[in-house]
Amino acid sequence: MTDRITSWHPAPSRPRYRPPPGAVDAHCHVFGPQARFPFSAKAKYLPEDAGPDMLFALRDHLGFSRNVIVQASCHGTDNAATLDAIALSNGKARGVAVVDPAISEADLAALHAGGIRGIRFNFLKRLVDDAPKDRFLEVACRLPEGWHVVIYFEADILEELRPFMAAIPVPLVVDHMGRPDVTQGPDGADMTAFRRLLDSRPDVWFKATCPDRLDPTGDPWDAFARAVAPLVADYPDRALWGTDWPHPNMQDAIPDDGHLVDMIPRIAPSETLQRKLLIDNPMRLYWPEERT
Ligand code: 0GY
Repeated sequence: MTDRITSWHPAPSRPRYRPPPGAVDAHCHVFGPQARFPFSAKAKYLPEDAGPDMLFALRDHLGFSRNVIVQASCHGTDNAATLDAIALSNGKARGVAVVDPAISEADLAALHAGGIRGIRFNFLKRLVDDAPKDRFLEVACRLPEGWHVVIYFEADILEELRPFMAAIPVPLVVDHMGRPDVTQGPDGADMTAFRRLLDSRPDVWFKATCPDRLDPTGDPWDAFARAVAPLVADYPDRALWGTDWPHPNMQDAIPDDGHLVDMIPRIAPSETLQRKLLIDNPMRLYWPEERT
């Protein structure tokens, strides 16, 4: 784990689909710059710098207005790079932190002041050394007002995590729909299990993200479109969308971000759905005070 990896497209195309003004990219990350924000000693991958300037240039290129920056595992529980990017965004970014569950109330309040509105629990063994459910629950019970939990897991542990998720006392946002096998189709076992989770409580949300990670058929990711469009149609008020830029670990199948944006009208065909996915829903979670 010594080579620095680049996982983002050097020149993403301009999408044919133009997002509505005010659209939010609700899942992206920053890496470094490492000279100021070194990576964690426990990082499972070491990326090249992909800082706020690059993120905001991509935002403008793709036609988005805002970003939700999710703390990436390579930065561990030091949220300084994420907070720096939020601070440089002129109010156009907010974030999701990864914290030591023993974090103090004062440090949680400082994260809130810095634009953080949730914490992320990552259960991917290839990304983190441990995921202590009891300690996660303890901190989930003392989050600042209005925060939520973002959870990242793969479909094979969904059932095992159900009691844990049921105990979380704040809204729950599932990264990449819990990584279903989209080639099973919209009624396959993974999507059916995920729907059961959504049906178990009204405040479970999901990110309709990452065709590049989930669809082995490759760009234009037809299996993803087919499996995910019905989910967005059936749960339109709980869906979020994001690029996942700079696509941690995707160096073998780097997606063109313009093509990712062109997935939006395929999973949300009407203007009403697009407005929910890109504006109304993320604004409810991240900028509730600005909702019109
Ligand atoms: C993602 C997915 C991944 C990585 C991370 O924090 C991270 O390092 O989230 C992954 O490798 O699946 O959401 O970016």
